[in-house]
Amino acid sequence: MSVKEAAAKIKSMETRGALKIAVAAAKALEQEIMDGASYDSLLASGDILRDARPTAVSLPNAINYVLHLAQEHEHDDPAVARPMLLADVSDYISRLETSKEKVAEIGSGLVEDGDVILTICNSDTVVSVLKRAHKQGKRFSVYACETRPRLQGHITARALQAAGVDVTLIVDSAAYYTAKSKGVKKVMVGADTVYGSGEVINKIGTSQVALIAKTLGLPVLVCTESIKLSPYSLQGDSVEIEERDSSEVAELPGIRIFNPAFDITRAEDITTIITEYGLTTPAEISKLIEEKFAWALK
Ligand code: RUB
Repeated sequence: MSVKEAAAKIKSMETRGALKIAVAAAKALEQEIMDGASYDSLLASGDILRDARPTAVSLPNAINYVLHLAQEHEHDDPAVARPMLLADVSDYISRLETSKEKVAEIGSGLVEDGDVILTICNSDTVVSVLKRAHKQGKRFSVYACETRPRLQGHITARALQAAGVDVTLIVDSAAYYTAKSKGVKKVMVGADTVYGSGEVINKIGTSQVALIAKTLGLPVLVCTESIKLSPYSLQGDSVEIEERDSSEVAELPGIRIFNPAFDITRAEDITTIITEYGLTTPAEISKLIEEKFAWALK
């Protein structure tokens, strides 16, 4: 797929979810390299892809890593350098794709028989964790917040139902009542960006669900591949919280509508962060970022 097509699909949310947009961007750049693009034109393509959506750091992380690989070969003979670069990029894309399965393997270990799990939005990573736990024979049920205004909770509910997981859809405002009355035992959410401070940016409403969990003394587990960790946050940078069109919420002429697509969950409201490297905590996450993103922090 071309860079312009990939960027358009990310912008329109046909391609969505923090891991999928990262993989789509890396694949679009891989295609450009195959087509013989110069380093300068790869930089321009990186800008187009980076601008497609602002909040998930997985997108700039993937783009910047491919550009970092390309820069290493910038002055080499293309006939020799291009196959080497393509091999590195393809290896990187496979690692991105397999990181989800590793999180699923590790995360499924935290799902117990009898669990009642609350989730929000549609995180492929969370769905993979739950599907893996179900395959292991664990008996648990899931409540999925519908996730206004785009209703990504429907995607989660359908995916879990298709996999045979016991799932119930609820409206977002039923989260506290459901957690209390249905005996929710843990909250499991995905991530778009994880800061070195341990704060987690995910779909709007995640921070409310985490506050509910805190009030009820429930653990909040964040399932995230390391591509969603922000090295730039260690340098003081923050991501922009995407604000989407008011028409997603309602068509009410003359009424002002605020439609933020993501929010920031406080580090103190998160119990565990599950990555492909294992279990960690908000307090420890900056160490993992420093270790895995040395190339970006130079
Ligand atoms: C998606 C969202 C997901 C994360 C993680 O928001 O907030 O929880 O991106 O997803 P949107 P995944 O629908 O606006 O893209 O685990 O699939 O990477």
